[in-house]
Amino acid sequence: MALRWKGGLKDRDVTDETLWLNRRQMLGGSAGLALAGLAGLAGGARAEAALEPNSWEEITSYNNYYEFGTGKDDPARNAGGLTTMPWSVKIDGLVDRPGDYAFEDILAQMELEERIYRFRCVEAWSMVVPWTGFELADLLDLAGVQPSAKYVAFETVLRPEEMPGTAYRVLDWPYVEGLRLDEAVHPLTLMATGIYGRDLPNQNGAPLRLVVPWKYGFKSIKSVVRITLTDSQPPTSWNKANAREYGFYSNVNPEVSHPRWSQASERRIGGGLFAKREPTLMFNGYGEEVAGLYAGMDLSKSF
Ligand SMILES: Nc1nc2c(c(=O)[nH]1)N[C@H]1C(S)=C(S)[C@@H](COP(=O)(O)O)O[C@H]1N2
Ligand SMILES: [Mo]
Repeated sequence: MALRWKGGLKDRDVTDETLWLNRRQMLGGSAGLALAGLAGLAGGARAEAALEPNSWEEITSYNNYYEFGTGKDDPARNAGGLTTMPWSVKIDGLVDRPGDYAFEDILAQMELEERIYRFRCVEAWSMVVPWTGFELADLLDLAGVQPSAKYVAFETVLRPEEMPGTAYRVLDWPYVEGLRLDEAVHPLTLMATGIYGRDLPNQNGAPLRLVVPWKYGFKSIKSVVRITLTDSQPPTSWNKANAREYGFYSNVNPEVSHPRWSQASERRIGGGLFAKREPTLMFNGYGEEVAGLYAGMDLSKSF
């Protein structure tokens, strides 16, 4: 897969984590500045410089993907049987060009880039992930969003024969999520197809999953097969399961506790047993970019 860097840097076939990290080390000086420029959108150049990505091993062995079981190591163990080729995404609802979009046709029209994002689960653990992907806004442009659309609904594939966890009604399958349209087309909102320049492993949501870095991880729905533009707020899986604990917005907010635990701090995966918890940042550190989306909203109520 050809990996195109924004900011004039081109690189291809980065196939392994060490290579990837070495190359980044080599990119000191002016190239580093160009990278920081690319990262300008991805959380601010200064924050970007400080972000040390988690390892491939950490990112791909500690997962939440309940369709494959509720244990953190269940997805890595059980997701191997998910068929991700061929794959298509149905885009429908309030769009000019509804239809089934083949994954490879989508890829051919998207510009892949790399974004290093903080990732914060509502369970108060976090990682830093070097995603490969494209902006959701660009995908929505393919379908042509109509002026009456206000929300975007997402759906994960449901194949009970390949997804052993769906035998248990932990959630109402298929997994569904949603965003307000302005959140969906925000330049930080990504459709990820890879990690460390390699294709997404199944346990991370192959072949393509949403990444919304300023929201709790459950908003970042995996293995997307349907995207529907609507004029009303779509139902979301965790909100349906427990509306008191999980809201539609679910923006990372250290000041609003989950009813059963504080959200003020987080455990960084890979930090070791005795690592100090890190303070959780408002909007997961992306406030400068996204706070304006919520101007005038009471964030303690509209959680
Ligand atoms: N379809 C689906 N998407 C999902 C989930 C899930 O169980 N099913 N879990 C969510 C949660 S709670 C988190 S924290 C992230 C985890 O992503 P990761 O395993 O790539 O870190 O995926 C989210 N997307
Ligand atoms: Mo999560």
